[in-house]
Amino acid sequence: MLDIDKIQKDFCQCTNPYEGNVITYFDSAATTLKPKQVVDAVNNYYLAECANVHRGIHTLSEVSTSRFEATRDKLQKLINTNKREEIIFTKGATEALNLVASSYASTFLKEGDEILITEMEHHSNIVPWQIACEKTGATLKAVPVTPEGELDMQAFEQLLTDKTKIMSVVYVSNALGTINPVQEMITKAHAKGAITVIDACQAPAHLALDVQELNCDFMAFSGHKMFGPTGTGVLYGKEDLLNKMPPYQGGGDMIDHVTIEKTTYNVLPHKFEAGTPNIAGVIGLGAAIDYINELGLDEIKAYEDDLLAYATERMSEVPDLTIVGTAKNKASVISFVMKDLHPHDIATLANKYHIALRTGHHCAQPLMKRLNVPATARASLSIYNSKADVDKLVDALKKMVELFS
Ligand code: 7TS
Repeated sequence: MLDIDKIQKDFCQCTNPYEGNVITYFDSAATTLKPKQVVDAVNNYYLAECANVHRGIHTLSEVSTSRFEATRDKLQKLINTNKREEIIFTKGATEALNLVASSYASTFLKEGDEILITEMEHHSNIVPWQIACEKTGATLKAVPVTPEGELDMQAFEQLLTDKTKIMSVVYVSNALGTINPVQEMITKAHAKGAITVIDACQAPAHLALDVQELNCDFMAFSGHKMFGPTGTGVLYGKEDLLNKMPPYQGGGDMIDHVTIEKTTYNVLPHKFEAGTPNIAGVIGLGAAIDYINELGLDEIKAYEDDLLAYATERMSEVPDLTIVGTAKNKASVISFVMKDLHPHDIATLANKYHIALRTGHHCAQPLMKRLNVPATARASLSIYNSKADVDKLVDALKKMVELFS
């Protein structure tokens, strides 16, 4: 079991008052808090070891390069890629998905081809494909969502055809917490000849990932949602596909040789990492992965599953509260609406009780439309949340009901 007291001490915001009050943080799906080990790694880079990577033969450049590249090795192990060169650093899941849409889809798709996503996607896994469709004449299709917030798998089977060239699906929904059956979807998409992209943005802080077992062609996620610094992200891609793709951006590091007439490109992963990267962030991400490994993803999952079950049960006690998204397989998110209280009012009142909730469409407007809600309030849980935090939230929600009844 996780030692919650120790964890809360690592995440200083869980114990240190802010303007006089400790804030109970239930917005980890937007960004997780950072343990001091991550902040220390970032500080150490800036205070003691600052230099650019891949370019110098002086000591500090070598040290920062080896720390930066060590994060790639840690990621290779974390998600079990075949080669370390299959890990591309980006500034987030958004950039990783745009990279695939811009480089792969815009190059290889043509009129008549189809891209299949779902109605549960974050806008980052919708809009880049729409842009690729505009450029190529391909068509975007989306798998509908059931009232419980699961994918309609019968509709999926019908929408997946020989025309489908790319399937891009969210692993864990940021708005509902639904864990989608991506393994089955990848196998079925491959059988139709499509390549597969997994938006795993909400997964690495909660579940063990194995890209070789999943056999996805690409996977995208953000470092800041797994206890790492903002401005860091990862694109995993199978080596043969990445090699076939044109560069996404041009600049330093991604070149082999440049003349005014022609440029030849660097090998993977550098071909897709133009310019000075977020060195401090990537080093901090390495510390975040160490932190996750020390706790153990199986222990994290067991702790969070128990906390989610507890929160679901306790929140169901609140009169006039409806949980939106009741999939059988869920992770760490409770979206909800309340009778007579707009989600924005819920979050504003929660804030008065020093509880951080998120409200709105969660960058998933097609999902909100399908579920027929303008917005939801969302409590997203992480390893530093306790049952006492959940009790505090439930008490606050009950007070709101009293206030407005
Ligand atoms: N995909 C999913 C499933 C996400 O949850 C998010 C961010 C993204 C992609 C984009 O990630 P970024 O790091 O590049 O911005 N989700 C949220 C959220 O739920 N609240 O704020 C950001």
